[in-house]
Amino acid sequence: MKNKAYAVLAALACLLFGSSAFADKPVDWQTTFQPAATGIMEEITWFEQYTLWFIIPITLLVLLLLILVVVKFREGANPVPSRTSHNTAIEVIWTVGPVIILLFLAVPSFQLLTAQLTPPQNPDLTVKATGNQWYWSYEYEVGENPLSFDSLLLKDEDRAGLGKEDKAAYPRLLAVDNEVVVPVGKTVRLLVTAADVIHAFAMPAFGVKIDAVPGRLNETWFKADREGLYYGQCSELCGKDHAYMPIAIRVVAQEKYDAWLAAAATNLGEANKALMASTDGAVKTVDVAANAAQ
Ligand SMILES: [Cu+2]
Repeated sequence: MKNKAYAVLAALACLLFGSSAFADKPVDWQTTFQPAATGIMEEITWFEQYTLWFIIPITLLVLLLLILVVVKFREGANPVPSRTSHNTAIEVIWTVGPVIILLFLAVPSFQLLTAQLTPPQNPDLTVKATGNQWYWSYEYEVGENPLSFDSLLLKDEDRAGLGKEDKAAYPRLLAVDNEVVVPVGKTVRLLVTAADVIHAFAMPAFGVKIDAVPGRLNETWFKADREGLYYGQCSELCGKDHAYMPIAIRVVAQEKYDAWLAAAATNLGEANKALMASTDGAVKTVDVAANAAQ
């Protein structure tokens, strides 16, 4: 009996999480955050839960007070209303109470914001992302030959040529032609700007969301804890194709990153294909394990 229940649960889990097995991306009917892939995102997830411990009791208290007032002081039960206009004790309570609650929220919130926007000293890699109408371009600060490329929405007609027929790993409207590739467990400093209008660089699993403003260089960072293929989107309405400029980051082992970087200097397309050949199997295993752990 128990085994049967587990089997049903497992089948249900497959239905719910199955589509996310190959990449970190939004899933149908999702109401929670994507699984965290960085320490910052773990803190964000914690902070969200922590905030709910304040929001839910306060909402219930206000609801309770409203119901109480509606019932107890309705005209039928209370025909002559009170004319009270001041009550010092109540006024002190409703001022000091919220101030204390806000302090409990503000302190961890500002600590988290500071951590997000303070890159650790000596990052292992610096990548610059530039928002364009309507695609992202990337520059790697590496040695004397800086690598730069554009990353555009993957078109259906290009899937076969790029070896990206698998729609679970390369979902429609999220997959791109050239992913950003970074090594796992390494600190990546991210410089974000824009070439035309304001865009925003957002990667939910990393807890990264930062405006891309023309003429301004915004700085953030991430350290991805697990290998995989991660999807995000432009998050500032930037024109008619705003919905069609996704962000894709492939996190791989250091030696695979090194090989990719060396090959990408001469032929990015071939470097990407070689990397996909060596990682796509690994990506699946890692993310299936991550989803099973939920
Ligand atoms: Cu945009």
